[in-house]
Amino acid sequence: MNENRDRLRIAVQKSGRLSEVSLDLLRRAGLVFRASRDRLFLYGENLPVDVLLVRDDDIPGLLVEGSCELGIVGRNVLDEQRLAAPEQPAPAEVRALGFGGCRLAIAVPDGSAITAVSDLAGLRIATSYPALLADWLRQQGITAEIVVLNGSVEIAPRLGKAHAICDLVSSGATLAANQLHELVTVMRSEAVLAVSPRAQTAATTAQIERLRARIGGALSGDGVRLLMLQAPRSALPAITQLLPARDVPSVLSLDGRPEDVAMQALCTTALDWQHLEELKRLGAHGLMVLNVERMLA
Ligand code: PRT
Ligand code: ZN
Repeated sequence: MNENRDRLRIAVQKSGRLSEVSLDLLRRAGLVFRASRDRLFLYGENLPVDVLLVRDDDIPGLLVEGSCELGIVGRNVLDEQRLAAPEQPAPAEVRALGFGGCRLAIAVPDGSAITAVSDLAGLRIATSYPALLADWLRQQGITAEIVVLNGSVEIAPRLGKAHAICDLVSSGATLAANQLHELVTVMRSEAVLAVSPRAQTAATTAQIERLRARIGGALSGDGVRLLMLQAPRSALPAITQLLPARDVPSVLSLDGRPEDVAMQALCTTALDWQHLEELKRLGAHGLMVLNVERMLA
């Protein structure tokens, strides 16, 4: 960590697709923040962790220079900057965060004669991700011209600037609206937690590890439900078989009711009404499904 600082800094997108979800994740990891007057900082009130709110494109640079120890950023942005400056020490991806999912894809105009990857040879491809595209083209053994555009990449073919584009796609609606369709996926991306190559002191490493574990705990609760029920002891084998359980269920005795048990099970797949009705048919009662907010293994 920066020698003049004993607080960890985490860079998060200020306003954009990843902003709210990133802050929400940090809150679920237990951080309580107070906004600074200029709205560039969020001061951590209960832990020595502050949030720096910036443009997503600035996050890899802040990590490289060590102004921030951690960042939440799209893998597409992180990898683009790593490939664009191979001589610099690069931030490392600590873990994927399960939101901001998209793919970097090459798309061509509907009705285009380009139907295979090899057809791209010698053509012009417009993109905001020149380093990722160049790396992919090199791996494919294709030589093409890369036209760098910083926005509205999808209109480049209509303007005659390029034969194809290489851009982020999530639903595909933007491509369809511009009479384009996907030819091939160049990379899959999502928001990731990234760490500065300069964050190396023992104290920093320990703080980062603590935050990483907390974020992991908040994420591992996603989609996990706790099923609670009571049932005759004799019905347990049938009930257990029916459960989409993640671990072995806990079975508890009930005071004064030796024939019955209470059961708790963590389930990762959806527990719909049909599941509950089937469990009831097997003798279960008092069924309850609860959201799991966080878990620590
Ligand atoms: O202002 P700042 O520089 O911080 O934000 P930004 O405008 O550069 O980024 P922003 O907020 O648009 O995206 C932040 C990150 O979200 C990206 O770096 C990706 O990691 C991730 N992400 C996920 C996406 C998309 N999905 C996405 N669909 N980023 C952009 N798009 C765009 C895409 O470029 C295209 O224009 O959405 C359009 C396509 O969407 P569909 O749904 O029509 O296919
Ligand atoms: Zn950006």
